[in-house]
Amino acid sequence: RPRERCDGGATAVAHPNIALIKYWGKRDERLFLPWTDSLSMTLDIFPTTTRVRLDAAAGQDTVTLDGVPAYGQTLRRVTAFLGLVRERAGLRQRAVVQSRNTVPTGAGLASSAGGFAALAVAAAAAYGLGLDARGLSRLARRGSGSASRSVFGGFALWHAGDAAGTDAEADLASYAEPVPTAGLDAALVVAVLDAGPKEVSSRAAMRRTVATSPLYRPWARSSGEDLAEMRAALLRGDLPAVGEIAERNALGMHATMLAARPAVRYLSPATLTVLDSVLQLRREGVAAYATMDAGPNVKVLCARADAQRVAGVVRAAAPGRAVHIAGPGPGARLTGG
Ligand code: 2P0
Repeated sequence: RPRERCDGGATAVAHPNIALIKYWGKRDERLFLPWTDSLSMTLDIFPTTTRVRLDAAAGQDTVTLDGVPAYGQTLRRVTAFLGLVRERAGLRQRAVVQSRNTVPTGAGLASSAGGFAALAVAAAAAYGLGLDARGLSRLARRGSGSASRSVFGGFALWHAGDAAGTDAEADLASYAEPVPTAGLDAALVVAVLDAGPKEVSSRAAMRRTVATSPLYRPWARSSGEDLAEMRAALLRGDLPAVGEIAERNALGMHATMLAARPAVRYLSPATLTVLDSVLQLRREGVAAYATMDAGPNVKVLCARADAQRVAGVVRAAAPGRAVHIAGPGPGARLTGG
């Protein structure tokens, strides 16, 4: 691969992903190594577009999100990530980063997944890292764990990597890759119940869960079994099985948080109302299954042919809230200079 730097800068687009088998808990916070494998669907809505340009004259990185200068924690995370890219490239130039995000940030709608996937692809090109897709996935992981999966379109599996190996071995072994599916015509109905930022970041919440929840280890064990069953269900194109496994895996993850000390509770009354509507859909014979992340929002997995009906029922259960229909989307890609 050419290691040319894109002197004029590089622009990349990436989409968020929603995990059907969740990532919850790191065994190494510096390297972003998870305790468990996870599996997701990349969406075709809420793209993030990020441009990275090197600025030889600048003394520090500048980052703007939707035209507003980033500061505090967000700026530190992006700057730390760029530092990693510079270290690998053997370059010192600072960068100008401009990002446009169409998903509410920090509300459990996976904004960091699309965000860091786009940043990884753009920064790797701008600094001339010459990475393949697996290398980009490993790099994106260092910005946000779930971003490793958004490098790929469709369904992607993020390998935890061997916990017994050295740091360097584990770092090499922890990447996402596409997983095969057979004729699965899936949609995700996304109910945005609360678009505001969450009170506890997912990073802090997973740290607390791993450290204090007596349910964490049992969930991590059962999640491995869920993953094996999920892969088989995807290969069969068995949507009801995929949905059932995803729903129980997500509820189990939330159970680990509820049992943490003190408890982390992302689910709200509005969440439970939507969950009831999903149960009602199933009673009516519609294959619809819910999953929730680090926030109250509900994503309902269903067949594409049922998506409008499911969205209608979810809208009725969540009046006044935005409800989107997503399909499987593309992986992160360069779109220009
Ligand atoms: C996931 N979540 O698998 C899980 C399920 C939320 C619930 O990945 O600390 O933003 O940056 O690695 O990836 C959200 O956590 O956390 C997440 P960091 P991230 O999608």
